[in-house]
Amino acid sequence: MTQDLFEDHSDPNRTPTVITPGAMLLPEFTLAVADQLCGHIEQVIAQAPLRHLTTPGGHKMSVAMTNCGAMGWVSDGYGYRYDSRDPLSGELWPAIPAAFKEIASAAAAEAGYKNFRPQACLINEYQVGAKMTLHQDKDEKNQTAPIVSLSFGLPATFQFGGLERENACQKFHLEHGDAVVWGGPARFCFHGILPLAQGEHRLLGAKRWNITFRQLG
Ligand code: MD3
Ligand code: FE
Repeated sequence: MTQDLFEDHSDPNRTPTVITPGAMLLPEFTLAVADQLCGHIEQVIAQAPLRHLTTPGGHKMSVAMTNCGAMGWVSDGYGYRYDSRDPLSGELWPAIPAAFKEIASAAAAEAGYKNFRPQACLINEYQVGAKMTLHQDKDEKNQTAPIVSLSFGLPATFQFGGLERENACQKFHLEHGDAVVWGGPARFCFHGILPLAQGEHRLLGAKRWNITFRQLG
């Protein structure tokens, strides 16, 4: 039996929702093209393979990552930064596919952010049990542009807190085809992903992909 039989698209709560001022959840925003977008992700991974990065603190991340775009996010013993080249190959990162730029700009516009020009696209792969602990995204110079996030494959529970790590978190469900846009006062809020629950997605199997678009300058 396939996972999509369990996706309840009739849930009345799965409508565009303001999570907090500046942040908008757009359920199913990419659903009509989600399978095609996954094909593009496969192509990027074929050129710049997924890898488990090490944090400056020496921990290996449970999420596997890669990038496309003029700049890619990397982490190692020296810290976090954006780099134009893949440290594994020394090559430039693959270009952001045109279909990615179009859908990311459309999602940003839907949430009220015009002229979004993504320069970096981070690709995260979650296998069952992989998680992303509560963190802020602070490595981008442009602090007015939003971040656009697209989810594919298995569903995940997303935690969203405040500007202090100690602030209470709200939980949201993200699934194949959902988009979230984070800008304005929400741009530096703490957020994370709970350990991925087991399951089988009809297209991606036992995994989840999340891609985030960032404008750096
Ligand atoms: C809220 N990724 O790559 S996307 C990340 O699902 C990251 O892989 C998660 O956090 C994932 O940095 C969550 C949702 C997200 C992305 C950026 C944000 C939420 C955000 C920036 C500010 C506030
Ligand atoms: Fe993040």
